[in-house]
Amino acid sequence: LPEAPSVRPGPTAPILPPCPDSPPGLVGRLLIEFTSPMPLERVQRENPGVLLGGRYTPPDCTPAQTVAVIIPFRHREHHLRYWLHYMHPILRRQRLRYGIYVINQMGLLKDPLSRSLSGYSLEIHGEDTFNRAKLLNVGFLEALKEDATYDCFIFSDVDLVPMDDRNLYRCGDQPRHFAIAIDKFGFRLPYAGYFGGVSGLSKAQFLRINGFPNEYWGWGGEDDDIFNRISLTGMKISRPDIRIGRYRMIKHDRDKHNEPNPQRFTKIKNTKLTMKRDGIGSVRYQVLEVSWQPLFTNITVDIGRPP
Ligand code: UDH
Repeated sequence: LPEAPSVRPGPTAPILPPCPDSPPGLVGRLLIEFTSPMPLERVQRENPGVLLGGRYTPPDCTPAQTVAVIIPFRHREHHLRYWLHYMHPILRRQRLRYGIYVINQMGLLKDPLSRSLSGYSLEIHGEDTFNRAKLLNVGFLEALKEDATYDCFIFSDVDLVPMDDRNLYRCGDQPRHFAIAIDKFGFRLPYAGYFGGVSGLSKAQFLRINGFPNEYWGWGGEDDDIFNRISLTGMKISRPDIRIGRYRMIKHDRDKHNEPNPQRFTKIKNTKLTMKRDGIGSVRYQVLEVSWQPLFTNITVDIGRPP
């Protein structure tokens, strides 16, 4: 198997000072729009410092954390191009050492008659019900397989871009909610316990809540379950200032095979009972392909289907 690209400095690299708590090159408010076309070649050209797989390490300082950004994904290529266009420069200005992981949900049809080595036929049936939280669990494990030093995990929807680069994508002593003022919700938190869109947990915080639930198929509820897990383990959500946590969401219609999950209301009442058995300790999936693209690592996975 080819080896994952590394961003670690070699043995002869100079010792750099720690990165400052408040990065000096931030610009504050940003103009974010999704109207002009965004070819991937352009994004690549504009981000020459990003290494294969979407890895980056600041050239002039040593960051305190190594951040894995995990994106749940299916059929949103044009959103991903905007996301990469805006996020790489922001994360760079924030002086982060990071890697971008796109976790792409796809199913393969198991075919006992297939002659292929893996026992799977090439017929793809990528259209099982979407499962955002399970994909995020997969991202956590797969990122750590590539680089065991990841100690901060940012989970970001592909259609959300921060409007202010002072919204720092790093982890603190409590789980962090970043996307608190989205344009779609009138730049307000839709409800007090909202934890959707973009969130961040240190490795220790993530393990403490047994990761995310695997059993929320379709749209909705999984973010509330994560909020419950955090509260039930005695942690508190930390959030940026409302003037800084502003986001633009790329407008889109509801995706196929991600219909609202009617079971979500009952499920979120039972987090206390389910979180011990359902989480990072029980996630089952199969990696179909890992490919190191110039601006991100694409991990295609079969996570199964609802029971
Ligand atoms: N996602 C995909 N592909 C899918 C479904 C979801 O990539 O088919 C990912 C993507 O990262 C997305 C995230 O999961 O940002 C959350 O899913 P979502 O965007 O469907 O959720 P959201 O609450 O929208 O943003 C719900 C549908 C709103 C329809 C409004 C019509 N006016």
